[in-house]
Amino acid sequence: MRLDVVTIFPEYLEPLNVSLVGKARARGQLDVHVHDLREWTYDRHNTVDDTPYGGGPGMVMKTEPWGEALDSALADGYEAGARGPVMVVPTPSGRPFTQELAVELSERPWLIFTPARYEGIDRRVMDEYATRMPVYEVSIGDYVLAGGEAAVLVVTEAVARLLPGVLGNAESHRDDSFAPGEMANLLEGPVYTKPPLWRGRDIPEVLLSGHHGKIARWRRDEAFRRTARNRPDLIERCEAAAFDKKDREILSILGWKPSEDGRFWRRPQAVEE
Ligand code: 6GU
Repeated sequence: MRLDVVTIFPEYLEPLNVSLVGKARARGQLDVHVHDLREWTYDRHNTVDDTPYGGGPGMVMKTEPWGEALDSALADGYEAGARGPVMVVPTPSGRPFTQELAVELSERPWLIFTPARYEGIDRRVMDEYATRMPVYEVSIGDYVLAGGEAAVLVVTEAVARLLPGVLGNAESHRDDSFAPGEMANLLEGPVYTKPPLWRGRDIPEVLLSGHHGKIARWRRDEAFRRTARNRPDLIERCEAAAFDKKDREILSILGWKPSEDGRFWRRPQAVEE
């Protein structure tokens, strides 16, 4: 997969040299190109922003540097044999970045990221490139960052670990919290390793039992507990058909009831402890 990032802070992308993404680059599984947007400015101050038409606070990133930088990155990529680009525009007004979108992006051969500072990029830039390639405007959550660079790191890490051969074992993705699929989407429960006793704290006995059926059931129960506490919306979203008899038992213990529409619900004020 080829990645291009156009930014006014190339050094912000240094973490792409580290850890899983860094190793994927070293192995040739990821071909990363970071470009400095200011190389595509021609005035003394390397201006990339200007005041918004219509007034209002803040500054808007100008069309011309983005147009030239993106044309150049695209030309470089095509020349190097890359095909099928998609543009990924990090913005708090984008669609939510989910595991499903990470899977979708991991299936594309070429991602071009355009992290912005200030109040965002002149709309005409996205409209222009949308005539040539799919453009995904994505938000990584309901909070506002000072710029899109941190979001590029987030999206890149989520996508890179899905690429064939980047994680040791292809099975590793199947149990990811939020993995798309038929299964109820539960958060993963707690995990433990040696030593068996630490500061007076031991390991749940079932995990030492060697009884795989009981261990799987315990893990699923713990996943329900954690999901009910931290993300009740994930349980509300599930078709009741996703739950087996034991699931229904644990849900009932946690205060959930089946309703007409085939989903489960819980009195909003019920807090499990
Ligand atoms: Cl992608 N960018 C910025 N600036 N803020 C965000 C975001 C992105 N996602 C959530 N907040």
